[in-house]
Amino acid sequence: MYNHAKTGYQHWGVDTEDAIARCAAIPLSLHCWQGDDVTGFENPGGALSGGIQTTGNYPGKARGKDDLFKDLDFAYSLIPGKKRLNLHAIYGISAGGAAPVKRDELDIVHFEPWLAWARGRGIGIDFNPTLFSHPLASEGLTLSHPDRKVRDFWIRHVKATRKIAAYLGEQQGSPCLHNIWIPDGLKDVPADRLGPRERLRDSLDQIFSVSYDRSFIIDVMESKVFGIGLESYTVGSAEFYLSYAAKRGLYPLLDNGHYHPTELVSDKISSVLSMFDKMALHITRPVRWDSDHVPLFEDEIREITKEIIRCRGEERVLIGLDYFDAGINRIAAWVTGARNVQKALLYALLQPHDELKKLQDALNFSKLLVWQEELKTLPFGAVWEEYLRRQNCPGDWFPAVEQYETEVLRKRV
Ligand code: RNT
Ligand code: ZN
Repeated sequence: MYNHAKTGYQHWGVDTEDAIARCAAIPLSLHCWQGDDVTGFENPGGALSGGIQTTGNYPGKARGKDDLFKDLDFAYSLIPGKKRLNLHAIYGISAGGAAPVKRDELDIVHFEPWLAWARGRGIGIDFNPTLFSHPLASEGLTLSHPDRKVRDFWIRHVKATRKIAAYLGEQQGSPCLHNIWIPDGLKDVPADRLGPRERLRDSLDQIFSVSYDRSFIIDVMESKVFGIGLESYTVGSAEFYLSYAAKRGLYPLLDNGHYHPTELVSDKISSVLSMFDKMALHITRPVRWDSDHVPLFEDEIREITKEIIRCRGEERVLIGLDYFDAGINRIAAWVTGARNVQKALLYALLQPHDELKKLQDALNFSKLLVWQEELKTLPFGAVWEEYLRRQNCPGDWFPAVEQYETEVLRKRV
């Protein structure tokens, strides 16, 4: 079937061997937080807050570091391609099970176990400060809070996480993506929109007054349109961070759940790449709003990956996953979303982009439309199967997850 597919694609000028090799080299940063519904290790019973929410109570949530390491290993074994790990600061590990460290006192030592785990597997780590699920974030305001003491606490936290990220990047020999996302916003109509944004700008200026070697850390900031309970105003909007990043020589992160429903991230990538040498993505699936459902193999995901490939962005667009479904088997959620993004990357690599661009530039829109439609039914499945085979990844993987659920997940209480 693969050989048949290979010939079929050749007819359209596409080399399936080249696509398979390139797909295997594109790093995908897997979010650790799907494993425990964004709980972290600070307070196992703690509730998620900050305008984001998980719903569902499927059995088998990771109860701590041992469960999470085990689940990650299992999930990674079912996902093809080059993987990284995206960690949040609330997953710090205190020595000998000591009490969790305050967020503004987090240090390198609390992430050494993660570094050891990742090193043994050839995985690079990306990192995020956690500015939610905390008493000092309970009003939905952190780096833009009117109280200087609250802002100072969070500035110290992000300074600490950047130091950790730079250390991780240095140790692992590949830059650590450090992404700042804050929930800051208001539920109801603001009386002052500028004040909080000026305070956020000032907090960021203090944070970025410390510089690190850019081969160790890549600094990005993630914008948003609204949060749950923070519907009327978001301090860190798209325009705010894009301007800030451009002005300070930093980078934006675009989460495809953070825009109005008819605004598409696939259309934004080329705009950002024409001004920045790099950018980052959070791939998720919004359903009506930023709902963080498991990504599917659907049009917009394919359009995003096609843009990455067309813009020769394989090394410029840093791809991370961001979704959290507590209503289904969490391993199945992780693996389905990650495999779908891999699938979409392979699909995008199997398009004759140069030919299609030529048709566009020749204003041959009839042929362009016909080709784009005919390409959709080429035997993609056979190339995907072959890619999985070469990656030692099962095609039919769900039975292993069902077995893991019975033997491991259902025994957790
Ligand atoms: C929230 C942002 C953010 C978080 C993670 C947990 O809307 O998308 O990326 O999902 O930091
Ligand atoms: Zn996100």
